Amino acid sequence: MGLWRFLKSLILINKEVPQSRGMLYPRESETREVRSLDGIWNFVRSDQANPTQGVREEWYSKDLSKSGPTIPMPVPASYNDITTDNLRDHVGTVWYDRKFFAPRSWAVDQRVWLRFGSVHYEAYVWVNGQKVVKHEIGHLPFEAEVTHLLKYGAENRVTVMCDNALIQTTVPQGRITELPNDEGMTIVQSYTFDFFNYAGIHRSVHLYTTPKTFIEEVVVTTNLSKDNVGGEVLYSVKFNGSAINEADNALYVRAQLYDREGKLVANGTSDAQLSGSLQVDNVNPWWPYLMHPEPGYLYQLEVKLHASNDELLDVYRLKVGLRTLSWSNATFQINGRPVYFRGFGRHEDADVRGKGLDNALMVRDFNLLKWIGANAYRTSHYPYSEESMQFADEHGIMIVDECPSVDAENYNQELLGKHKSSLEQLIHRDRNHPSVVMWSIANEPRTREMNADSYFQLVANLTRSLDKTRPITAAIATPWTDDKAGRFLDIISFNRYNAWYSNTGRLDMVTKKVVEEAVAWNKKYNKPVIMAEYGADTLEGLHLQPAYVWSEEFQTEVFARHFKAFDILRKKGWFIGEFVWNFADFKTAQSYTRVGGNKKGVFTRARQPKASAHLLRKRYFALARELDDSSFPEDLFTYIADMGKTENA
Ligand code: BDP
Repeated sequence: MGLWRFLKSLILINKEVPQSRGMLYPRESETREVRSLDGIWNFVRSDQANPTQGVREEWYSKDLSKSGPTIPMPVPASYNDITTDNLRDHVGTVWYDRKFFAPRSWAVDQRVWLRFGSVHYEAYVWVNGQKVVKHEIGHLPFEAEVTHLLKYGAENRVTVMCDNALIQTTVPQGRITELPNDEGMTIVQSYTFDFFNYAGIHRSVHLYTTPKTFIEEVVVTTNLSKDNVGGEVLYSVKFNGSAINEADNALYVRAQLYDREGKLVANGTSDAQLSGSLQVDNVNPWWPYLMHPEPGYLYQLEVKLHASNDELLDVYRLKVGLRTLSWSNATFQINGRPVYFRGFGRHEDADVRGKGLDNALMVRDFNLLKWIGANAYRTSHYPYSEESMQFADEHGIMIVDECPSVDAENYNQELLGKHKSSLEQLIHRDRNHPSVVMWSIANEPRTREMNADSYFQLVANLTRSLDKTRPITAAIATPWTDDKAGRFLDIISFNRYNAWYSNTGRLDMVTKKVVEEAVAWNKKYNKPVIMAEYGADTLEGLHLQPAYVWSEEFQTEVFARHFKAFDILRKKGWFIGEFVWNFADFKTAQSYTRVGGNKKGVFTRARQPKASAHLLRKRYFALARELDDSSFPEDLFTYIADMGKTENA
């Protein structure tokens, strides 16, 4: 490398990122129709050695089955674990297509949009052979207008090419190498992150209609009075389309707010910029689970876009939770009350469907979260489904919302652009969720590396410029002595595996180390601290007494030693949360340290409790009682003996 190129590689420049538009979650209303394209699609895997063949041969111009044999593939689902052959480890492009009808009624006075909840990693979409959209970065929605490409009252075809290859400039990063095998040479994908690189059409595909002039975006923020009795909903709407009566600014919005019972509690008309505020008396604030008898209280905001002649153009409804967040160098507060986070790092992961959206699994997981008394989780290590974000709103589960950057290293300009874009897209998608209380801008970035400081300064600045109402964190594993990113965060999260990756098996080397490290982070940055990951791999059913690594006894003991540290730390005032790694066992790349995947789950991959779950449940409910005066579930303690508590009759 020449000197100039070397010097240039040291400097990261702050460039604008593309701005997301639209992408409201598809909802029916009197002005909108929604159709699901989920189901069984046709699927072809490309020849790994010839990944661009399909594009060169224009497979999208006709049915995929005309270009070669197809297999059935469920949508939404990861494709990896569906077949019995080596599709699991395929690297590069795969193709999907399906047919659908566009009703004749859609031809008149409507616009039609095609929306993908998430395709991992890169997606190219064609409708009836015409390219409509390309999107890079998994776990985030994208959409395109297809009004002029559809045949109405007739059959249409949608084709998707999906590429799972991860390289040094993708988010997350990976490496592709060519290695000799028994047949000659083969392409191998590797990555440092610890979850399987599932790929495919992971979330629902929708067609939806809007009027010609429609509500494109709604942004909501809320305020509460000091005593939490008065509330305010500030809204701002963007429309798309030509205003009916010449002057664009003649449009206006009528906003109505309904409570849980459907009673109208506030209404108003916007200003010319389509913004306004609604005042709510005797408000029911949005509270986290176990912090209030009625957690997750949501109002419904009805947004009606009108032309200046009062003609109703479009209606969109969304749920709104009224709450405030505030933070300092020692606390994090919701509605003026300090919060102590107790929860998990998680994964979207399940047998067979991989990272595909699965409502049964989602509802089961929320039942388990509530059973165990958790009040929060981090969407490690990428944005989770929009459906799960709505569920978290409803159930009062607080979300630390993480972008897809994991194990970032070799900081470069292109990576920075995509990392920032992933946060822009995430905030655009999730900004209205009351459950989202913090943005996590990375997991375990290599923050001692050259350029880590300027890189994370730029990432944090962008995040703050997009949302000032929530604090920023990142889960850091670099030793505090070497870290260069923490000063750009509001809250320090650290991941550490005492008695597992360090001092394996030494239960006597946990408590003090956790306390010392948390204190050191706090001293260095003078900010609140969360332990965002700790845990131990545990094979369900393996029992060894005294505790020995991989056994259920060991996981339970590791937790207990951490609890002791957390209780010492809580007294210091700035320690604000504990997250176990992980909620459930999950699949990883093959490795001799992983038995069928990562087994640090408190629940198995089939979502059944390990012994540690019962211990954790007692801790989480004990914390809820101590901090928020909530009561114990009746079955929390198993009856053992009288213990002298009952009065003699
Ligand atoms: C942490 C990572 C997490 C891993 C975990 C582990 O943040 O993704 O799964 O270690 O090794 O470093 O279990």
